[in-house]
Amino acid sequence: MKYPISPDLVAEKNDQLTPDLQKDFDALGEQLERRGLNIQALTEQAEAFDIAVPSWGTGTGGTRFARFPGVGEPRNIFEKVEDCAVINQMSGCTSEISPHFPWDAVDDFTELKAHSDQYGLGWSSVNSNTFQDQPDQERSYKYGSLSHADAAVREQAVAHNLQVIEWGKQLGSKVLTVWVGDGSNHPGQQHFQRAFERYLASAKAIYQGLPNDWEMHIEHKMFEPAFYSTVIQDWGSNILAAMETGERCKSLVDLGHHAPNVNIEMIVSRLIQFKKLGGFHFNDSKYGDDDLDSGSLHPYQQFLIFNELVDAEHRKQEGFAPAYMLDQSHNVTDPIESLINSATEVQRSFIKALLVDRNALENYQNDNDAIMASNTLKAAFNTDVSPILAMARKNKNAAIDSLATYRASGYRQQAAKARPDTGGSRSGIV
Ligand code: LRH
Ligand code: MN
Ligand code: MN
Repeated sequence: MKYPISPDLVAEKNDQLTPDLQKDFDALGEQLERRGLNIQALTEQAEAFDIAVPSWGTGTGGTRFARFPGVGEPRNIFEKVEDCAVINQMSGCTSEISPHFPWDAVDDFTELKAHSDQYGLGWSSVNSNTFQDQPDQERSYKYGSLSHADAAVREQAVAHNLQVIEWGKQLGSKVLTVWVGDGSNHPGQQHFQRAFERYLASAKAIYQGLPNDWEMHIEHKMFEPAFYSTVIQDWGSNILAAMETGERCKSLVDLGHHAPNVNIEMIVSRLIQFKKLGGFHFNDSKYGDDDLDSGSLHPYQQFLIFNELVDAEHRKQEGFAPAYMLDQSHNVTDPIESLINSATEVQRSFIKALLVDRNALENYQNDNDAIMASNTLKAAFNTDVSPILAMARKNKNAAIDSLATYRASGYRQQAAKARPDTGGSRSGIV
């Protein structure tokens, strides 16, 4: 196995930090034991947790106004894989990459797979892109793609998705994620029902080409680039489309894609109930699709979402296996640092949700004891599980202090020398 950062450096840093970590871990273990919880079992759950990294998150994002590139950014998918290997080596919980096509398309996928294999990385959902025109493309997506009024544009968009499936097969992926920006900017511009009908016909055509052991995930988003109406604007249209399209077509929840104050955890519950929760794009936001670091603003909301997920596991809900992925844009931080932090923050929400006393909660719910029900959730959320996360990393030879170890490695400075040209943006244009 190849490591981008010296395992000796990681071990040396971990050795320095282990005595204090052990003390904190033991103290927390005692406290949890009094609450009927086993810290070893929780640590094993933390070790088993994994969340995929979006290839496009490794480069600095930007807005439609400007992008301020960092140094040593990855210039192609091979370099993005190297950065993902760093994130996984430091966090111990990001063993898969989610690529975006055609941004990450290569001539030889065998070579790309061999490259990721040597770092022990796999590939999760493959993402198609019909929200942007490509230089060699015959028809424009200016007025939509899968729902376009012109059948030839729809055919081109369907064909692209089928091509993405073929590329995904070569990487060992099992999920196609489809997000379209189709919609309108003016009242009257688009006939709502006809556009949705055209979308559904295209989605079914893609689904026909989906291998039997694959899932298709549909991602909704309220607005942008269309600012008046969007064809798959919310979870309502999303689940309708998923239900119409087929059993293995499910909804994907990107945390930033809802109206402000929407109860996302309840949407998650509904999708679980109807076996339509495909997966997540984790990020945080204050205003819209901000793509801020996961858990940086609303850690309680993220915990409440995991409360639903852990509850579904606890109830052994049939067909429940959502895919976890980050989807963020980093404007002012080193993307590697943000992605390490964010993966850990999502993992933190998962472990905290495991602390919820589910029997007590159910009793309080049945007794209509609102304050004690709320306090039961708060008792879990207010517990600092950092020692569990750190111990899980240590056990997996990842870094106890991920950011300090990453910074001490000088990886970014070396990358700046090895990758002199600025590359890698959220748009994937290098
Ligand atoms: C759309 C989105 C979707 C895209 C990605 C680049 O806002 O969240 O997941 O594929 O950003
Ligand atoms: Mn997304
Ligand atoms: Mn988004």
